Amino acid sequence: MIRPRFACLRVVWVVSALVVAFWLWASPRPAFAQGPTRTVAVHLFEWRWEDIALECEQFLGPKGFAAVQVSPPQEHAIVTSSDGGPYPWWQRYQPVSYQLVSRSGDRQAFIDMVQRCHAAGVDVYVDAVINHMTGQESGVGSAGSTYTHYDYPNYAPWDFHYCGTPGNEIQSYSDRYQVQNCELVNLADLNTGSEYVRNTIAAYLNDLVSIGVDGFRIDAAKHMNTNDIAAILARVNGSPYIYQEVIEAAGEPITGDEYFQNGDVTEFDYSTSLGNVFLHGQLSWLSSFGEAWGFMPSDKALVFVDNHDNQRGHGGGGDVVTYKNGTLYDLANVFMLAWPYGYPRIMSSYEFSHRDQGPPSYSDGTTKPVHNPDGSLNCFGAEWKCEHRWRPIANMVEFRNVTAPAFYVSNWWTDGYNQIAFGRGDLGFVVINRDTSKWLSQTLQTGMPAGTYCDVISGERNGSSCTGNTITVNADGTASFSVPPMSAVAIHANSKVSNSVAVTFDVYATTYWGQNVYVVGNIPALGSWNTAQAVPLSASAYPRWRGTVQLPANTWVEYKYIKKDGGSVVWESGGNRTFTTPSGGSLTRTDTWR
Ligand code: ARE
Ligand code: CA
Repeated sequence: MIRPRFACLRVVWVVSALVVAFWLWASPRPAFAQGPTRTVAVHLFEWRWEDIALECEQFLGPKGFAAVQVSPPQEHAIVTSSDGGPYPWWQRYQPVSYQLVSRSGDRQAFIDMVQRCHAAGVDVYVDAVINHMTGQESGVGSAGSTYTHYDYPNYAPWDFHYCGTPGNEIQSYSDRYQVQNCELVNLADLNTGSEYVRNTIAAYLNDLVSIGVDGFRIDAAKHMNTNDIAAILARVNGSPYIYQEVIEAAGEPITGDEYFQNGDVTEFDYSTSLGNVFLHGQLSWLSSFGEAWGFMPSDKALVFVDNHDNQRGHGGGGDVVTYKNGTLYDLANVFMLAWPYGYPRIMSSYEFSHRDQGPPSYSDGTTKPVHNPDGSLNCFGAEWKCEHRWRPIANMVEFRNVTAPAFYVSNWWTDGYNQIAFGRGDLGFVVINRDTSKWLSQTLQTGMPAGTYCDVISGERNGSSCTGNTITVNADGTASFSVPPMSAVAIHANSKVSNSVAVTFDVYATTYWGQNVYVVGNIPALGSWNTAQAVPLSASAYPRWRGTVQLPANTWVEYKYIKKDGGSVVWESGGNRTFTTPSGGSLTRTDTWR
């Protein structure tokens, strides 16, 4: 099976074939371009080509995204009215010809986008609408071609299926013949069994491959016989990554596994099951999420929290989490990106109130930019939502890339309800608190090497500093977490801010019965001068009091000893004691109470 970004390997194929074979076996879908492993795709739904090119350069490339799925690029019907207003988003799922002139831009803009995304290390996947042409009876397409239902620049009436049901419409999804030979919502159904149709579709895909397109989402794959798709793909040059839209449903005869011969398949049960757990269930149920839930094999599954159909109630829509759920959407995506199953695709949407409503547009119907001319972003507000830029979602892309070699769950923990935590070997650890009122305060085994890590949910690592919270992993791999309701914490091998140093505080101090000695200092590990958070020392070698604490490396430390007897606090005299931690290893401070 071809993997995402596999194409980039061709240059190094001979020398690294064995290494690659091992990696493909060990960890589904890492990519092996030069540079970091890339394992996550994003669907920039309805974005203009120019905006996608900019996004590849400014965000997707630097953030380690593997690929972008773009909206159908071919000439499409123009629908001037729908229940959601003029120019509904779905007009692009009604091809008129295979000229690359669409609402997102023309051929030149498309080519420019592919080249600029490649230069940024990002692959481009095209949503290939090849089962059908328009449902509209007649009109002029986005490139100016006139058409009528069953008569298009590339096709004549004899190139279509007429299945014989009323209106040639699919009447029953439990009838395999109808699903593949009748019309899906009146869309003129191509006779994909014919040589001419196969060659014409293959020519379209080959045009895209020649431009550099790296993969195809096969739209409405369930509505084509798997062997028809195979016959078309056999005519396609190169080895594009293939994933097929097959919505498996109870009582339907056509199943996803029929399509594995051609490539991967969308796993819709993943989306609806995850939605059900996050909306109505308990995260503790997720410990075996994957094949054990009846999903297809991980290395065949393209997965998502929501897609462009089910987020708005089209195409098997229902109980899914979307941007409209706010923070819950962050948490569901954090889970998807941390959990070792399938090839994840992040959804990036625009605000809508009606399911048919098209993208943010000017009154003449042209699509508004995401990247404003002044360089600012039209994101997060009432128009484009840009979920892939929401920090928890964006930063978990690197988490998935970094943890790809450990494609398994370790150190699973749950409170039994809505708090979970798990590791990915010694490469990453994530804690998710979906409880709406209860804090998660726990010391957990992370499996990570000792050190100070930046929590990539609350901030970014910048060299050896972190704009968010830091987590200290002790020498035994444990760390303590304090996670507010409806939030998460994630650390990984690349978010390490500094190594830690085991510092032993050893002080000579006499006390009376009931009085104990503590150390307190300027950094969080020493309580940040809060005497209630001071570190207790042991009296087992009285009158010497001792304790060992993990402190960040190369750090300026100020501290003092205090005595507490339950009520009062006695500070030692004099100024603060000071030292700088070394770059690693351990250190003992031998002191005498003043
Ligand atoms: C629009 C209008 C129709 C009109 C038609 C033709 O809504 O009323 O008759 O145009 O003029 C999208 C939209 C459709 C839209 C279509 C064409 O969702 O509303 O029709 O574009 O403009 C089934 C298919 C699955 C398909 C979903 C939507 O199996 O392949 O329906 N998904 C893909 C895309 C869609 C796209 C198309 C296919 C067509 O992702 O965005 O449609 O290119 C059960 C079954 C599923 C079935 C589902 C819904 O769950 O198991 O197989 O999905 O019901 O019927
Ligand atoms: Ca068909």
